[in-house]
Amino acid sequence: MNPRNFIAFCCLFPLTTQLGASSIMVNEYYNGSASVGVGTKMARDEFIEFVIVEKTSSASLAALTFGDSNDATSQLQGVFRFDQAALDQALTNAGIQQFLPGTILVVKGADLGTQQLGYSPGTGGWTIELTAGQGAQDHSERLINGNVTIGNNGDVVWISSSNPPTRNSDTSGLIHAIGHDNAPGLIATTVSSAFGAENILNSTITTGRSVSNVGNTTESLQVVAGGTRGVANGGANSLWINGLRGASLSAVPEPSRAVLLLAGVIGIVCQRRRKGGAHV
Ligand SMILES: [Ca+2]
Ligand SMILES: [Ca+2]
Repeated sequence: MNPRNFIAFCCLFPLTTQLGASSIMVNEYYNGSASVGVGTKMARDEFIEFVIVEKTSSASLAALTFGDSNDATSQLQGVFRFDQAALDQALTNAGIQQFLPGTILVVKGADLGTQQLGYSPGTGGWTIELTAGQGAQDHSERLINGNVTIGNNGDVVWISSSNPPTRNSDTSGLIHAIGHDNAPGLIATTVSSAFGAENILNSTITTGRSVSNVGNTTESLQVVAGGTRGVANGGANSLWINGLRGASLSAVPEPSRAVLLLAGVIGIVCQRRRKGGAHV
């Protein structure tokens, strides 16, 4: 490999491997207008929605960082992490060991209601809502110490395997990101080249709107008034997420089906014995 190819390889390889490795994707983010909640580092009326695409443990999720950029999309701004205890509580409530594909994780500001950990995929409860300052928290190392606030002019909402990013331009660990900007800065242009131009909407947005993916693993970003917090975004996004859920549930019941079948056989045997006993 000549030096030029080697440099190209080093630049491209981490990004292409991370594309395939993304176990969680940013599905939507909402641009509110409220101030940052005291002690929460997030705007009180905003939310970020993620969708889990591979079976994932609470420890794996807690090892990630996520956040936003500044309005110029030139620097990372706020860096958050998931609180593992909150995630474990949701798993305990569901009675399962890992989060299933098709699960929606919401991180929301302090004004958007209480935390929702009643996870229950088997009965249609696929959404977990984590409140900023509780189940989703500002990263303690504080190398990048901004608030998570969505901007009208531009923003990039990202999730990263790097814990935390080493500087406000460090995109090396990003596993997924979406954003908007009509004059993309460094972070937006990096996301665009790493994950696809469709991951950055070439537009400004107004308050009270969300940027949501109405596609699947290939983004199709739309601006939606009010947003759809905690539920799939419609169109191909809903088809895709419902497909993930269906596959999750059909994968889970195999042992249960065997148990049910066994229980049925035992029931028939017992019934025959009882019937047999009556004739004696
Ligand atoms: Ca921002
Ligand atoms: Ca949604």
